[in-house]
Amino acid sequence: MTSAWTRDEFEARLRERGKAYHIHHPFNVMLNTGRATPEQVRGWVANRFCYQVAIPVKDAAILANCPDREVRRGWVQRILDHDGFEIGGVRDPGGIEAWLRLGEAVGLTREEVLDQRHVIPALRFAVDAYVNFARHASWQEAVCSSLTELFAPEIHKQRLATWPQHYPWIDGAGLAYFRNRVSQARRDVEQGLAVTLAHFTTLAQQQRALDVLQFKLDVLWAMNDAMAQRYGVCA
Ligand code: AHQ
Repeated sequence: MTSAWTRDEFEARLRERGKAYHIHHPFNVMLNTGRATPEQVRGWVANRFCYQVAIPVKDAAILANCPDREVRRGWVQRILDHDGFEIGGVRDPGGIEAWLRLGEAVGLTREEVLDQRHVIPALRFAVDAYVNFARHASWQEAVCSSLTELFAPEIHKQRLATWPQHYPWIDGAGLAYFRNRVSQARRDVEQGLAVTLAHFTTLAQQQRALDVLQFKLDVLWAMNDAMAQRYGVCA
């Protein structure tokens, strides 16, 4: 019986999967190296909205499946981050509102982003696969699937570092979503990683966790495949 990996080894293997993260997808490389046309940028923003609005629904599915109050206390923050809130006089319009502002900054109307008229069927199917996974898998596996965010701070920082110079036609205020996500992703990952390292303890469970992470990496990659096919990609 081969023994389980140590926590450090398990975390290292999770992080090693970053080589399949969509930061390396040709469509993202085109975007972040300044070679996207305004139409490709608008297509990306409009299609990614389908993913953005699915996140709080996915997180609500995890909450619904999770009997652990301590975990829920942390996880509920994610819904507030995206949907926004007004609690005790404190107001935050949330990440979905920030994404609509990004849409306007790249030349889309709020309506055409909100009604998802530009969303590619194959991209929607990938997003739906993620939400349905979170509904039907154990809450621990759904938590594990969020760990693509291990690699998210880098992609948000990359956009903040490159878009202003490459796309001066985009109002910088529209990039607020990415600015907010750098710290929110770091906080999300702290909780998601702690749950994952504590729950998946046998070798078979740890290998399953890697498969779950790979599934989510494939969701993100497939979304980029759909956009590359629809809008074209210059390598
Ligand atoms: O903006 C993103 C976000 O809020 C989340 C939540 C998290 C999850 O629960 O799966 N994943 C995620 C991601 C966001 N942005 C993506 C990007 O490229 O801008 C990255 C994505 C992720 O890494 O899963």
